[in-house]
Amino acid sequence: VSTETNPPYESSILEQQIVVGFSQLGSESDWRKANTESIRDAAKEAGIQLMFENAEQSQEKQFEAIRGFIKQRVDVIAVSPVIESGWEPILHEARMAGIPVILSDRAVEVNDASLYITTIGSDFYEEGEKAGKYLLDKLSGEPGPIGIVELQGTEGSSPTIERGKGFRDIIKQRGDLIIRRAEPADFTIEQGRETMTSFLEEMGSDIKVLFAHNDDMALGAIEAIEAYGLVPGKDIVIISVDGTRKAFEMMVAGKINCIVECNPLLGPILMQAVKEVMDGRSLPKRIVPQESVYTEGVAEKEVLNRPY
Ligand code: GZL
Repeated sequence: VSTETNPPYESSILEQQIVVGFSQLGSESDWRKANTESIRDAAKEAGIQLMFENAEQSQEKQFEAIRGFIKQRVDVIAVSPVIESGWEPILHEARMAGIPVILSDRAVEVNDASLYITTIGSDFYEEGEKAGKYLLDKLSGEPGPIGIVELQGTEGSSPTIERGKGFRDIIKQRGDLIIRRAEPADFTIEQGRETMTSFLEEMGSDIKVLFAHNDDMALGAIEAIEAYGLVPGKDIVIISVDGTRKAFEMMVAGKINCIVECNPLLGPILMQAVKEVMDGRSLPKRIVPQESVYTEGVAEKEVLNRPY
């Protein structure tokens, strides 16, 4: 009998690595790039294998990506839905395959909320309210009527729908704040610049306020305002959403007056949720990240803290 002792019993069932299929909606903005980086980094940190598909703002490509994840039998599907509508069929396909779905960032409009485990993302309605409350405060001494233009995000997306609603519900407290033009500009710098140019050509210095649903469109609008010969942040009060470093640099320069933060760093929360789902634990239906509102007075201090 060998005097050698047997090596310690090797667990033959090695810890199976969790595989997550993530359908990211696009790469349209600095916010989105920070969001993607956060999710990639958090997956690595958590030892989770991430299958990543960028849909470049196409819902159809999101459906294709999810069908691919189902075929490959991933453990969990995560998706940032580009628009709210049209998700029932594909979510039913994931349910038939027995694969749980977690929504990241944006929300979906479905009759059966059990089709997804949870939505991890900001309260966009509250972000709109914060923008409206800032404007009421900023204009408290100004006589009306005051003309507002609005650069909306992707049409039909939950941030666009909810930010617009929250903003309108607050400013209607003053009957003389009038939204004279509101157009979708898809959260991009280019479309923000083009759409703001068309607003200026139509209304010129009658525009006193710009509410931009994200920083990238605000950056594009600032270029258009300066090209037109007006002073952003002075002739036109500018309120934006997200909180990217570039927007803070503009606020330091006095070209943006208020930034409502929308936190893209959802990676760690998402991976924690994946692990809890895999452990069979139940999750709240809604997980909302921390976020603030910043105005010109704190821009200098905060700009150095911006991680994206
Ligand atoms: C909000 C996110 C939005 C950002 C934009 O959570 O979906 O999409 O506000 C991004 O910058 O393009």
